[in-house]
Amino acid sequence: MKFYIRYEAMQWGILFLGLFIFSSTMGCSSDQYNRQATGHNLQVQSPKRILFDSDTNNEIDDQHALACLLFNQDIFDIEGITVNSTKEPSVDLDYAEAERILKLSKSYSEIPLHKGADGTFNEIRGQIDQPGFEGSEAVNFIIEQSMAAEEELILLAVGKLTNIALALEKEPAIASKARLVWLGSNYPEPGEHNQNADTTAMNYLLNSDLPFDMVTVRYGKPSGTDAVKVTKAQILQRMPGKGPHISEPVEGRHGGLFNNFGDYSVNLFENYQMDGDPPSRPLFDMAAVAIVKNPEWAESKQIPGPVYIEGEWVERPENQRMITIWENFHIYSIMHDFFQTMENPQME
Ligand SMILES: [Ca+2]
Repeated sequence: MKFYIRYEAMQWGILFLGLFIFSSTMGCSSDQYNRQATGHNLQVQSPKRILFDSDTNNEIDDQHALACLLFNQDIFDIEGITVNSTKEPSVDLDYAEAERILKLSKSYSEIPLHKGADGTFNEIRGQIDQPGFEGSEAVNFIIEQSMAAEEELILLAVGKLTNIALALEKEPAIASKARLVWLGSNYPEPGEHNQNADTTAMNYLLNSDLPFDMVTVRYGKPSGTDAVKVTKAQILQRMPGKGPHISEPVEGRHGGLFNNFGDYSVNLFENYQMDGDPPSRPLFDMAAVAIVKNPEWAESKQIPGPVYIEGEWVERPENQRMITIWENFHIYSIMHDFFQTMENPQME
């Protein structure tokens, strides 16, 4: 059964990739395309205030999500970037990778970047009244930006939830000023990297009144962002030279010097082991950016907030607290918009 689902998901992935390559070759003027790729008419809306919280050095999707945000500044009013760490050895590496992407995207001097937590919510929460507690730079920035304006701040979190939970613990008033959109969880099945990196933060936020949108991952399933895959060949063909070019090159995490994000994207894919035939991998975090840009690119439903106990989801049908679940992502529209964004970045 498991194999069948994986096989079916793979078949769908190949079908979507095939459609995408076909449309890239043939042009995109059909009615079908016009119905699917609806992002072009979003520019008339006022920009969405957004703060991006990321374990940037984890794999290779945070970097593409961040570049996608920075290249959509007609849609997003980016208040800043905060980082956390979901793997050893340190949040310093996540900070360094976020700094690279900001520099490569010609945004380093404009967008604030703040370092957050290495540890978990339960490890740090007892320290938040002390000056300079772990992650305080990011946590205090999240609070300041949440409280700074009347318009809602979208906390777009694509790593563990520690920084956000600490911010809410320190300043409960942000619950009425911000909305959490989190890329994580295999819900309703157990496991997933961001979730497992700090379940104490996730449960704290599920039990809070901060609006909570869960953008599902669902490893191996066609209904989660795991299905929003890109092939290595697509990246190698389409990304070289993309994005603004900077005068002072940046050294990549695998070495080498780069003066634009597109070339660095190629380098990240060349240095990453990936499965499949053809080799491909999901751009989970980028899909979360995409559905904030255009909520029509996935399906959403409201459910009573569940809780995660001892490695299992526990449903709470009587819970008055509702959360939003995002699933069934429009892979074609999201990937088409990603490459369009890379071709034509909007920097202001
Ligand atoms: Ca991430």
